[in-house]
Amino acid sequence: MNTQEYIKIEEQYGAHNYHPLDVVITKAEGVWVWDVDGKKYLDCLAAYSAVNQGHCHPRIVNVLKEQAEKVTLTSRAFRNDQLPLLCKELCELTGYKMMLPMNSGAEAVETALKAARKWGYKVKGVEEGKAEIIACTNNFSGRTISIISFSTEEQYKDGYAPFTPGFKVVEYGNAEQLEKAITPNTVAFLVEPIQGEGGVIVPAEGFLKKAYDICKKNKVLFIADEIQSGLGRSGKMFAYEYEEVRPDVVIIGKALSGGCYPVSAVLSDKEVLGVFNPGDHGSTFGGNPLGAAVARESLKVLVEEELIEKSFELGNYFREKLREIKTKHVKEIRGKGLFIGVELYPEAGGARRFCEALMKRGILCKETHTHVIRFAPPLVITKAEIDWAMDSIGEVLLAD
Ligand code: IF1
Repeated sequence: MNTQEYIKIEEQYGAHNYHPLDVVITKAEGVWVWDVDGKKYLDCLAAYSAVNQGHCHPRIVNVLKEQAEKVTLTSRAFRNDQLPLLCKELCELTGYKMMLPMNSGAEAVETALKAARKWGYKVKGVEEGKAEIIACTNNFSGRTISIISFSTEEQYKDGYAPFTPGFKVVEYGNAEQLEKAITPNTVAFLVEPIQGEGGVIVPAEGFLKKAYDICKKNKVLFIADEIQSGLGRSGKMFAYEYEEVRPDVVIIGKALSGGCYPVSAVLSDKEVLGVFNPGDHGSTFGGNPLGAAVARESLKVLVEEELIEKSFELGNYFREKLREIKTKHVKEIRGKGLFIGVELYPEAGGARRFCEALMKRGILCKETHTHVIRFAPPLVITKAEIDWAMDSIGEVLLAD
């Protein structure tokens, strides 16, 4: 079958909850993907930063295969020989003392929200049922009803009321607003150190530190959602490291498994994760040996192939080359590491048409918030591949 035939079938039988580019991918390796018509593309989205290690990384795929022939799922009613090693290795790598494994990013965010509320009641002494959590405008932390309850994107909320109470929203980057929003019932502040879906928004230098200090002063947990910005994407292990902060809770997912299996986790210390007693929280697949084995190898690849350092250096190079393109369409080029957003002026007519033009030239990327082209290739990209892509990116941005 060819591209159109696959699309026809998906359009008929699949719910239309996405508007994907019309490319039907059948093979992927490193930064490259191939469609069913044999066309090759440079992937500049990396599945929203889930394949930082590159598509089908051989080391990760091999572990996936080997573990799949040993044991895939025990449930947490029993123990397995991969989870304890992931817990230890992840904590040693990140400097946190405990972790709680989940599957999707949203599940890990929900876990962090539950931990924050329970910590509020059991440790901070907030009156039962009164816990408040503060989030930011233009947040994106998943699609569950509680998480979209604090979304500021109307489409993500439309038709899903009634919403979960106990959330407030302050302007991203505005520490003064955060301070004013805190009450004795505030238990946590949830923030993406760099907002992905919001359009690769990097907060003003010093915001994270100011917010962190305000949280410390008011005994409010500082929770960093690093599901997209973390694990090397920003040029550091975590984007929060660009400032002098150590979040009380860090949420990770996506590249934790190199895109080979859904694995997410909440990182913290005993004071927070210690609030969970047996039976308080869980999930069928959370902490399964297949995901744990894959996550262990994904972390090893990230470190041993120095992908974090590469993201930092090549991200600077990518942005430097973008700035050399003297186009009337670009309002701002922003980001850290290989987490790059190119904001276009409204007169450019929206980023989608540029993504479609790039697709025709063999480059896959995704628009966000209408006017932003997001460039976030796997961290294994080379300088030569960036140079190859830059020729086409220049042509597209210099056209009318
Ligand atoms: C979709 C967006 C990106 C995330 C952050 C938690 C989650 C995500 C910072 C939830 C997930 C994905 C979800 C996917 C598209 C993509 C996305 F456009 F939706 F917003 F990356 F920017 N925190 N982001 O980015 O993790 O439950 O999906 O594993 O829902 O369309 P998840």
